[in-house]
Amino acid sequence: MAEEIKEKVKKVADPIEASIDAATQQMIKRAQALGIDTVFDRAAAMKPCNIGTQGICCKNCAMGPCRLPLTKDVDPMDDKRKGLCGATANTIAARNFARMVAAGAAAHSDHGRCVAEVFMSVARKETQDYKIKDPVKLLSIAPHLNVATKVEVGGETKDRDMDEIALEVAEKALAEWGKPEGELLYLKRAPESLYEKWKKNGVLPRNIDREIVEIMHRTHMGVDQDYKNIVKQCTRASLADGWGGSMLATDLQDVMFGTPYPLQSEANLGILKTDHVNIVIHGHEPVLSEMIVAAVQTKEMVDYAKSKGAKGIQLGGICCTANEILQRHGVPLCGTFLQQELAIITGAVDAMVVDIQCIFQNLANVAKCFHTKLITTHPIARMEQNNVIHIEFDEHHAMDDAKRIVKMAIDNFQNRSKEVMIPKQKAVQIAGFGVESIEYHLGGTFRGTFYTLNDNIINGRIRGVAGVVGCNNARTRHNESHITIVKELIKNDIIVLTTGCNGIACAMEGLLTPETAAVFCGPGLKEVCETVGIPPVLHLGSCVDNSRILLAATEVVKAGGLGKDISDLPAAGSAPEWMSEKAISIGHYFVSSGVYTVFGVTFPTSGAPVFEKYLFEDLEKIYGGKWDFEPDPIKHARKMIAHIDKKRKELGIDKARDRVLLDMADRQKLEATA
Ligand code: NFS
Repeated sequence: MAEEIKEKVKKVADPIEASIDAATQQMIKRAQALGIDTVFDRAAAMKPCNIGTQGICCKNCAMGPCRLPLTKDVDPMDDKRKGLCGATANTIAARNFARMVAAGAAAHSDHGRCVAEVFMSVARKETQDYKIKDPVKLLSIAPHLNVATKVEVGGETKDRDMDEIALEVAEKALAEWGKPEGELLYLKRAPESLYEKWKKNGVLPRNIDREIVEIMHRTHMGVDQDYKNIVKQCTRASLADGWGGSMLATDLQDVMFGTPYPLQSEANLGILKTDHVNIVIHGHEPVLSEMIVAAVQTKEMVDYAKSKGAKGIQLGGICCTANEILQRHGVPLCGTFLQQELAIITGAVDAMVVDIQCIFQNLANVAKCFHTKLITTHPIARMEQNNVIHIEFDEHHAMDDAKRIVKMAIDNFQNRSKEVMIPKQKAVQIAGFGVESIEYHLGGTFRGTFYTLNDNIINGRIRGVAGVVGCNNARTRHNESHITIVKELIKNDIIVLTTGCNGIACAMEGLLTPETAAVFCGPGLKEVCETVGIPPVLHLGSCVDNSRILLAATEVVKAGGLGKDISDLPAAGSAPEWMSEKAISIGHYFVSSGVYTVFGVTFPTSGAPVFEKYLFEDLEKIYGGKWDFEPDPIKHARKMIAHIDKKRKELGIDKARDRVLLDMADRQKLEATA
């Protein structure tokens, strides 16, 4: 037995099996040659718990953990499994699922709260380092928060003072986290029939914090014991994320840092440069990274870097903070979630600056093997290892903090200890899409509208819309499902909206360029992309920016011709390689907003078939959306396509698609009989 364990621990990943990306494979090999373990090796050495992955281990009290394995003799229709208190497998799986929603919604929404607090400092003019960069966006969100943008003066209607609007928007926004009564104000941005569905089912979130707290209460030992009632609270909390915390984060970030518009950049580890000071920013909140982007462009910092022998400063990003600074400034993406250790293993990273979420604690151990300074910056996310430097970031002296960090990286440039090995792979990408830019691209400045998109969906050139989002997961081959699913969708004329690590994966694969259309798309989507000049995969930003997908879907409903609700649209959602609790919250608010949503890799309720059936089938009757699980990427994409076709049929536009596919002979025949 001891021998067997030793054998298992010694096991390392096969780089080719671990990732489809050549740069990643090269760096895994390098790490193994240097004797440094990475997440890929740890995944090979340690198997996940079979009961935990099925969601049927309850550790919510000290009489447990109670483990309820789904053995062959369990009849799902007569399931007698129970824990010490009598909790059934359905209750246990529902509680665990709900706690994932709570953690995910908390992560997004707490990020949103920090952004709202910085916005309040801006509105109160307590900081000089941040400003309102996009007053048009401020004016567009104000009415949704019941903030007037006009005033009556002496019987005349005038524009209200911008500072006053900003202050009231800041107050109203911050109140959304903890107001004592009412409901979230942004819910009314949803299509009316969806809002009415939520109201009828009693799931309108009251305030963001309360819905998360209530999940923790309901899932405490001995409280909610009806999985359907627990799911109801999952719906409230996840809507408070998607249509609350995340949407406010996106909007206020746009107001302060600028609304993204398409721009060109690059992606993958090959963006690092041997002769430059390399700073990698990793995490989620763009508050600090915005300032670092500004700091590295100052003459003072550039001159300082040159004085230390570097040709300049190269910034790169990992995870969603990368997506934020990519979307607004074109800062290149260094890699996805699973490449964070590998960036340091190049030996070229002079500083890695992290804030919150998706940060491996093992980064500190990897950094120890190189000269890389690992800098934590957020008071709620510190690391115990003694080589980690903590520089707490404060919006009141943001530029000073950012310069201190950049200077530390520059000072470290000459300390590169090991040979630098930067993979050559990098791909060009066009990113920076959002509701506003899609509207502009499809309609032009004077007639910005989603009508053109609807028209092309109705006439069948575009078969449907897919939101493909989410993480990497070391339990499956890095990026393989992401890329296979997206390619299968665009091949079938389905336009893809992407965020998070799927966006990074697509960028690395070169799918975010208009030229991609000619190579990978079906004829209809190819024609639209070539006419309008857009990629078939539109990068909408970070995971909090999934709120942009909700609003884009709402705009499509408003533009007309495709039903009255998001659930009527020929659309589907997917998270092919998810791993984070945030993904479960996102998935659930998409489902509750009417979207058929498929997850890959694993699903955390498989040990409780009755509860799982409720998520996979019954929810559709309530909200029009439902969950599904499919680990095989081609089957996964086909399920989405089948759903899109079903919706086309329900809308009566499946025939229109047939017409598009007619060849010349068929057309002539038609004309002859007409
Ligand atoms: Ni989303 Fe962003 Fe990536 Fe997953 Fe992590 S970075 S917020 S959680 S791993 S997509």
